Amino acid sequence: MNKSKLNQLRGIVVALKANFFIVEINNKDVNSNMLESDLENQRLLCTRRSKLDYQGLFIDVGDKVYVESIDWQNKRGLISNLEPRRSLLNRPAVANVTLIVVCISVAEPLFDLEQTSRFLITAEDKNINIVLALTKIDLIGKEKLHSYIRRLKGWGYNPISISVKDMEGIDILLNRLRDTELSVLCGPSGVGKTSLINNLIPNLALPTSSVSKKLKRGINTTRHVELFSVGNGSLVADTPGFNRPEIKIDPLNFAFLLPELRDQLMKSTCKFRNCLHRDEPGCVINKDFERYSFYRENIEEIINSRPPFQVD
Ligand SMILES: Nc1nc2c(ncn2[C@@H]2O[C@H](COP(=O)(O)OP(=O)(O)OP(=O)(O)O)[C@@H](O)[C@H]2O)c(=O)[nH]1
Ligand SMILES: [Mg+2]
Ligand SMILES: [Zn+2]
Repeated sequence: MNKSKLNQLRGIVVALKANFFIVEINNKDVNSNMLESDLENQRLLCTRRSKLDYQGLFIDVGDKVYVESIDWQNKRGLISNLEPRRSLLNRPAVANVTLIVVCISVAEPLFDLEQTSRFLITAEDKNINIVLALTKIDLIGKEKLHSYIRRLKGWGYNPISISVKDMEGIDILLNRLRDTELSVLCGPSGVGKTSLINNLIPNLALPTSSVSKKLKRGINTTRHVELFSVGNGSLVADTPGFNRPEIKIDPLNFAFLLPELRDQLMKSTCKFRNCLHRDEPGCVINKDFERYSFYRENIEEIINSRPPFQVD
């Protein structure tokens, strides 16, 4: 290894702040002769080498980077390079995610089939493991909760039921997060993503706010993506909530992003390879399932927004 490589440490971008990158340096990469006090906070405020600009490489939260010219006293550094990404979510923008936790509240804001499905479809499209977290379960009775769980099982998901208020389901989620290198919590504003992270990490007190009484939804409290350590070397991203993820998908792929439809397609084949499971001749799909009308409306919308698409 040459000298310049030796002076580089590896880390991960945990937040973007104006024109700076906050980078957490890998524990095992920190030089053994460093002072104990330096090890306490390995988060550095970094800029990046201008050569990276010329290469057109943009850097996002979750990117694994090399840092040099480290000034431990002032906690500053310079990003000299980045490792190739394994994945990239666009919204929220996070690189190298290995688990997407879709957070949906059963109340305040109210559960909504279209919105929940849009979050799930965006996640399915990335081919990354998904956990569905049903939050604020203290706000509804057991019977209503079971009816939500039954519905979601029908969609092909086995949700984790969570209440920060009653401390339910927290350990199950925490174990899953600790088994994962980089998880991201995403979902509508006000479902309790930040409250959950505050609860998982002792001494963390990120700002949260009540759901608007008038609009009955969150007020976009979290404004930036940030990664936090949940132990075992695992990181979790808190992200800003948003209400309606866009579905930008190849029409032929869409059916494969709904597990209950995907399962049918694994077992049987329609007459035409480009069947969109509407009223095409020889379509073998049983359309008697809860989200069929969601599928139907959205597939029509996708086709209409892409005029050159040929059905036959
Ligand atoms: N009853 C109840 N309220 C909760 C629970 N979790 C969070 N809340 C409340 O829900 C509100 C919104 O919580 P946040 O954590 O700010 O929600 P968020 O998903 O981070 O919202 P954004 O940052 O806007 O995306 C706060 O008033 C929380 O106290 C829960 O388990 N039960
Ligand atoms: Mg938040
Ligand atoms: Zn079909």
